[in-house]
Amino acid sequence: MRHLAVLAALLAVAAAGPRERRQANGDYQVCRAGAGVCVPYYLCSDDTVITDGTGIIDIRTGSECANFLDVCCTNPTGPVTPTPIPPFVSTCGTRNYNGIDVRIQGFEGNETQVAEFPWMTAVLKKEVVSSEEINLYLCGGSLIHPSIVLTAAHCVHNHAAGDLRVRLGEWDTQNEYEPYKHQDRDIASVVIHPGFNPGNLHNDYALLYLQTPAELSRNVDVICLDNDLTILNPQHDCLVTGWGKDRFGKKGVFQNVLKKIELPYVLPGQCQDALRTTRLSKLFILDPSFLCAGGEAGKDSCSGDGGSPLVCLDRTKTQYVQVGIVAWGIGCGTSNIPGVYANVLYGYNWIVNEADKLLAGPVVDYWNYQ
Ligand code: 4AZ
Repeated sequence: MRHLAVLAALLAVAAAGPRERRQANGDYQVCRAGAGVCVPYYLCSDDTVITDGTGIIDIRTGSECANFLDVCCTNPTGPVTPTPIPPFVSTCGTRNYNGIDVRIQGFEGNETQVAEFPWMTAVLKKEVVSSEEINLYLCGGSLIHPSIVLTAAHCVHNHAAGDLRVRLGEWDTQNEYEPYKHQDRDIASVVIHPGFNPGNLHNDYALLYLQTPAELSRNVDVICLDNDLTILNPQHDCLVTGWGKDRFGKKGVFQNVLKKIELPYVLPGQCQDALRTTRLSKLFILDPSFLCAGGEAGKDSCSGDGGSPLVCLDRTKTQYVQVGIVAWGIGCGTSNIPGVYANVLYGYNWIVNEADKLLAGPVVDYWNYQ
């Protein structure tokens, strides 16, 4: 009878609203060593008015179910073997296509899933306002080693290491309901590329050395770096992620949930020609420390995305490799005007040498990447 009541209720929710339908698709937490499922208390009843507190007491004490209002009920479809969660193994550039634990449906504005891009980092400035320390969002960045974040020099060159902090594993900057918590780390030192020019943003590379290493987990992991130039190929799948504005100028608003945009890589000659049609004029020369991507109307990085990573799938299409750092553009999202990125392949030797010095060991050994 109890089984039939549960089965009937499960069939009923299958025809109900989207939230409940998601649960009926098999997402119920398993309990009683696989013999039961955690269901909302109203789905588990033998149609008898409970007068002595039996069952209700279970809700408040010793219930195996994570949700306070769920109870463990015999599984109407028979016992299942609980699937153990495999131990986490760090692999650079691994995208969690379906998020972790839950896939959110109904997004329409290029929002990412929870922890879809575990290398994505927020670079923050610590500020004291009315004797309270707050974090101001400065820029994006990427975790290239548990102790090192790569970002744009133009984001951090005016700040002391002690004023900076990074946030790893963040997704929705305005809420704390993510299943895996973010990790904040203070910065021990900032290394700026010696060729960085704040006027024209040539060599826009900076490394942030964390005071304590990140704990790598399903929502915090590293991006791969590579010096194989074949990754820069207009046919490759590249994308940029960031919390920056949705459009240029006063009307643009910053994003709460991390967003992604797929972009084509644009060859340097073509990019220089396109940028020469703007106010940069016909004599503009694109420095080799830059690369370009985008140029499709409405698809671009924008203000606030500075320092964020541009990544492309490697030739085996399994891992992402960082190829760019958001640097600058002429407006955002204008057709035929690509966005400009610090060229990570061009800066590869400097990045790796400086990382080796910070770590007193070879950073390349760290990337689990062929
Ligand atoms: C910015 O202001 C910015 N469309 C970043 C990227 C782009 C434009 C502006 C590229 O940080």
